[in-house]
Amino acid sequence: MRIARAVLREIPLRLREYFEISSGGTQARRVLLLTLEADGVAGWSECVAGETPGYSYETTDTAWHVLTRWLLPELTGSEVRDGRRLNPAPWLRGHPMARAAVEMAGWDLEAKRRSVSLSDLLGGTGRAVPAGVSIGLQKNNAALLARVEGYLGEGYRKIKIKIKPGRDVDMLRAVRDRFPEAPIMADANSAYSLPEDLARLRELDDLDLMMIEQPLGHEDLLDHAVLQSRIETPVCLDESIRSLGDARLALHLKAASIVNIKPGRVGGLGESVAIHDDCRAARWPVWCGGMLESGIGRAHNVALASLPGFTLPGDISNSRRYWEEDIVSPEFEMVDGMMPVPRGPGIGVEPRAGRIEALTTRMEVFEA
Ligand code: OSB
Ligand code: MG
Repeated sequence: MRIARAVLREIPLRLREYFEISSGGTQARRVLLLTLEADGVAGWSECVAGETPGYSYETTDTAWHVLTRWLLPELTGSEVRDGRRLNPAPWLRGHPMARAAVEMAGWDLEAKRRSVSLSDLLGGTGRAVPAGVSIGLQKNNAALLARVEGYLGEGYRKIKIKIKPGRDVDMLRAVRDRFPEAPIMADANSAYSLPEDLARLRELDDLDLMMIEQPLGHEDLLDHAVLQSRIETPVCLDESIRSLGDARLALHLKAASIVNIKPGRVGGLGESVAIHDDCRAARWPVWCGGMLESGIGRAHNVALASLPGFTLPGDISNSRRYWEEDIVSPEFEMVDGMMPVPRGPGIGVEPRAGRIEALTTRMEVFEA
């Protein structure tokens, strides 16, 4: 097939609540959506780059630049045999989030061309995936406890709580005391270092956490290996894993025992499946992380999470947890703590064209 047209747009989407992590916060999301058209079919994706370079060096603006200057001009008009393997400008270093947007739209396109669901094309087996929710840093423990209680009541099977130095052990202990059986975990987004914080991190071992996510530096696999050897709580890697190579190194070093796979962070769905396969062979559970996506990115995540190695609940929450109104229909809504995997062709949810059009603040079109 020939990629006849590519459309990149930016839409502002306001989160219902300010979301803060150790490196900063966001409420006004600037979401990039990509559409690739071939043989009369449109594949959709969302670029997960954030507004600021706090989680990764990529931002909405760097991704816009890389996509419009390098990736999309080369892609448009090209003949491709398999939509799952779009890889324009292979010489271009880094920028996995920008690259993932192209790759993931290619998967949706290929699935729609074959009239199969994205989940089926990926090798998914689950019909519904366990749902979890990520809670940003809160002003005080009372606010956090109220959030945790609300989300447990809604049926979420994993409650992820953001931490940073000074808002960690005491706060998590308050949650544990109030909810002795709750499936809780912590995410530090690289806020700690060794050796200074080792004693503090060891205190977490008494709290029966499912895991601690990315406690240390985003480029520090070696210290994560040291930490995992010194604490019982499973260490999970997020920012550190940007490719299959990183995952293989982490496995080799025992730098964790769980991996959070975000397709946008690792350059796409193909790389995500490869990481899943290696972790599964090593008996490391994986789960699908979120990047505050709209329904389009969420649809890709839910399809990926239907693979058999995704045994832990992901950052996969209801559309309503993020937005007053999502940009897909139907919106995502879990049933008994499980998110149904869309069965229709491709991502299996319909982007609401009129709403997206109305929200668009900038758009660039590439035609063959
Ligand atoms: O570290 O997992 C993270 C959001 C933005 C950047 C980084 C992270 C997150 C989340 C949100 O935790 C998860 C979600 O999309 O619900
Ligand atoms: Mg994380």
